[in-house]
Amino acid sequence: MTTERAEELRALLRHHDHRYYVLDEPEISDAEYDALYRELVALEEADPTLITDDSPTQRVGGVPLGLFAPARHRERMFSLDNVESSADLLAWEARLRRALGHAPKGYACELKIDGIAISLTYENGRYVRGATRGDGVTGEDVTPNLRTVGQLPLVMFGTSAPAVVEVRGEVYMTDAAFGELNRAQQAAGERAFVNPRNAAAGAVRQKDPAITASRRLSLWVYQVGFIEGSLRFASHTQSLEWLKAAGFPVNPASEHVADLDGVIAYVERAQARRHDLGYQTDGVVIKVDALAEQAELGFTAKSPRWAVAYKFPPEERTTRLRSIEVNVGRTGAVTPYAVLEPVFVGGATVTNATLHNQDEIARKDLRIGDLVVVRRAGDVIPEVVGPVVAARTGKEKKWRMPTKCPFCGNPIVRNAGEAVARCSGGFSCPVRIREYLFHFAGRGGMDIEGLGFKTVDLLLSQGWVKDPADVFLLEPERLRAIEGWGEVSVRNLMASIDAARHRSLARVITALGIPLVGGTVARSLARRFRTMTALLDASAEEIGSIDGIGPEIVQSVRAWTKDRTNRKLVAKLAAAGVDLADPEPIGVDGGMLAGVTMVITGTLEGFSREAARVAVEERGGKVTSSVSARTTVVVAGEAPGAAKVQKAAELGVPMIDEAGFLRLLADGPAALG
Ligand code: 3BA
Repeated sequence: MTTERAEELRALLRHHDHRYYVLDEPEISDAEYDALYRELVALEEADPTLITDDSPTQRVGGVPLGLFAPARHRERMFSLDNVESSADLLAWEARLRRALGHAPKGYACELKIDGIAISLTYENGRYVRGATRGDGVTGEDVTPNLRTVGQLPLVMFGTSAPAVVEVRGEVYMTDAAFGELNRAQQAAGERAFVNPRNAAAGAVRQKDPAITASRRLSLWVYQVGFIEGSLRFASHTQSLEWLKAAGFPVNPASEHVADLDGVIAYVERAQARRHDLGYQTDGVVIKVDALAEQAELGFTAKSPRWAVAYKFPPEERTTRLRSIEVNVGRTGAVTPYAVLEPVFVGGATVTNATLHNQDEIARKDLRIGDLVVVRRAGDVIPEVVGPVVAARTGKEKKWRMPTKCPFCGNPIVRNAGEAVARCSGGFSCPVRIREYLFHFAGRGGMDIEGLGFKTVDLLLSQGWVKDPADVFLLEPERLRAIEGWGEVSVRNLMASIDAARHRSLARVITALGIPLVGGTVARSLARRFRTMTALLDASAEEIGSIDGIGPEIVQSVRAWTKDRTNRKLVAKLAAAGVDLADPEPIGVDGGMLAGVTMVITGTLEGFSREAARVAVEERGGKVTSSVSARTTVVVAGEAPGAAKVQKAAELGVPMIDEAGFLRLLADGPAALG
């Protein structure tokens, strides 16, 4: 199960890395990303054999293009506890009865909108600020972006608006807007978004509000937070009435019910109708309606005791497994996927599902022609749960990994001890080189702006590029002859390619895609060897002496550097004018955080762990994992490690929150006061 989960996490993280670093169109918050990332790190730490060369944990992070200003909520935005069954609901009500001494007077039920939680601040009835939820205390200021949302009142109705009010809700994308966006993405040769929520998250975090506007976001509000003024409500239902009257969009399915039977009936109705709404819901939120009872119940560390989210279970359907096909990735890895008779499940028509690798197919005993159970939970990639063995006719056929790559005809080989089979065609495999080039030119690598899939496809189809070094030998005249390539596009692309000749050695090493070598290892190698020549000549012993580089990586690097094709590629890159040496040690002196050693603990809203580290290192600072007397400062995000906090207190090391971290990045150690 862990192998599958690791694979699934890699697929998810890869997708989000691409959106974030390559397209600058993130679809999930960094906190959500970080949770996936940390889950994968934990799996890989527990079992290092799970680490693959293309794991996102092994890859360099870039820095975000810029930062949104932190926005502190006047009243904390809590999380919701989840329940999954009527039994859970009964247990919840039992707790409420114990705390109140009686059953609640009634409940407010609402659809759980699958969007992005946001907070809107109105001063004297005017919209002044919009922020993402962030860690609940501080979010990101996305005021201009949210202003583009049609349903958002810029001015509240009525004359008695409070001096200040925070209104909470969910920004989301309708299925129609999502479909339209994806059609446009595909027409432009871009990859499609996986689901409306990710697309909405990407739109909210756009640097350019004009792009947000073009994404056609929608809004439902469901909560009044901080209020300054005399306005008070007796119940949640009443506050929703007030919101509606003030011009806010309140979901019409919101309902007051008298008791738990009413709640359960509401959940059943909501679940039955969830796909007829035109937007995505992933459950029902149930709130104790009377605000006096809410006040009595209070909060735990993370969530109100008076509310829960009932999460709809993942939906399953059966369909026919028509065939099993394979894809080839940038490392040549051959991954099988299921081709299914189209089936509507989890609100979408599914025709393909990943099968991860051949062992998984054997373990599930999937046969072509089988009736199979397909599951899709919200945003998760569709999955084949297993065959319906009882429905077999005997005509089903076992699947074998093809012996030859369907794209280039070269043998598919599987090395002893590896779960993945690989195409042995190298750059002659059209699919492998396409994926490779996309990685090579991507943000973690050579960062060639404008070299996305569409352009990569053009260069390949014209036969101008046969290996990655050919990118640097591209002749602009050839592009000019292509319809649709105006002078400006040609010049921009040539300028990006030129700029990419001068990347750091760490980036070059990452771009080269050595198995097991991601950004972190690449930086260690670059720091130690400083030139590609030195790396090519390094002995196993020298490589192995670097902190954090184990025998498997040593072996992989040595195998790569000894390979003649690889050495030729490096020589060709050098001949094409690509810098293969670092002038100065990375981030040792210079930089405003020179001499600063910090420990980051807990989750930061605005950064993945990797992005935070890169931001510090790019300013000459260092991030370490344990607090000691040498630590300059500890950055504590959401849910920091207790041991680290205690150690910092013992040693008198100053501690800052994310807002302090942002100041530190902007102003250097002066920000520490
Ligand atoms: N109601 C999400 N939290 C929600 C105010 C509480 C709450 C939600 C809700 C905590 C929805 C957590 C983030 C948050 C505002 C904190 C809803 C939905 N109520 N209907 C009880 O539709 N997704 N999410 N948002 N404060």
